[in-house]
Amino acid sequence: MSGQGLFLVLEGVEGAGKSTQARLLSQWLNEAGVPHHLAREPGGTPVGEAIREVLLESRHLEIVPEAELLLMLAARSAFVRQVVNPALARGEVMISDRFELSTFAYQGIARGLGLSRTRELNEFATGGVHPDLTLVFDVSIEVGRSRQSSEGRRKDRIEEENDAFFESVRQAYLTLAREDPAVQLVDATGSETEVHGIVRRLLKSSFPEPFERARGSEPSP
Ligand code: Z5A
Repeated sequence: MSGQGLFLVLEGVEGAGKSTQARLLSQWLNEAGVPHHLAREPGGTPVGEAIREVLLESRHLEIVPEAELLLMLAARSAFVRQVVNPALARGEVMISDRFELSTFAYQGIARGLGLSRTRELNEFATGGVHPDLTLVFDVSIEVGRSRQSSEGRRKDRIEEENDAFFESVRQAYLTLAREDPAVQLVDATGSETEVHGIVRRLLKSSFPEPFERARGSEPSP
């Protein structure tokens, strides 16, 4: 990572286990003393968290797909400049729970706004900053939903969408992963520990520095 940090993104449908894996990854790096920063999208900055509230919790507002896309990108423009770029400049591992692939899958494809236009607008928002590696945690919609419902929390505005919408998101992720070598699919159907083991192996082989250094023991069950 030659002093310029490393940008990792975790993606997937709801309930795939992204946040759990982000936390386990952060714990592993903490134990190994690897400097890193963990954040989520939309969010990660004060303005991003305020936009997140509008996007996900304001069920009384009608948000048309175009507005949804532009709000996601408004949050991202702050996130890249105030969080991602500074972390990379400090030489840290930047871990983001969701980033641009969510926008391509949810707004570009599932909402039907078009992938090329979405990519173009995203390029403006990010100023051309892209992840070094994106891990897409893949589970069926049923598995994701049942994991999520076991949490017992209220669904957010986007989670209220039907299964056809989420199937379209999942298929979009699978297609995008096939097309881009910087996107890797992770079978996320195993236990939290098993999936974390896959993540460790993948990161060690893709980025010996700093992940070989974070060798540690294999995760315990
Ligand atoms: N969105 C968008 O449309 N466009 C964009 O550009 C961006 C986002 C950036 C953000 O929600 C919403 O915004 C999201 C996409 C949209 N909407 N949807 N749907 P989010 O990321 O905060 O919410 P989410 O994806 O719905 O998160 P989630 O339900 O928290 O999913 P998760 O992070 O993948 O799962 P988790 O929290 O790690 O785990 C969920 C439960 O499963 C929990 O009880 C865990 O203990 C359990 N779990 C986790 N892993 C396992 C395994 N391996 N086995 C068994 N149980 C497990």
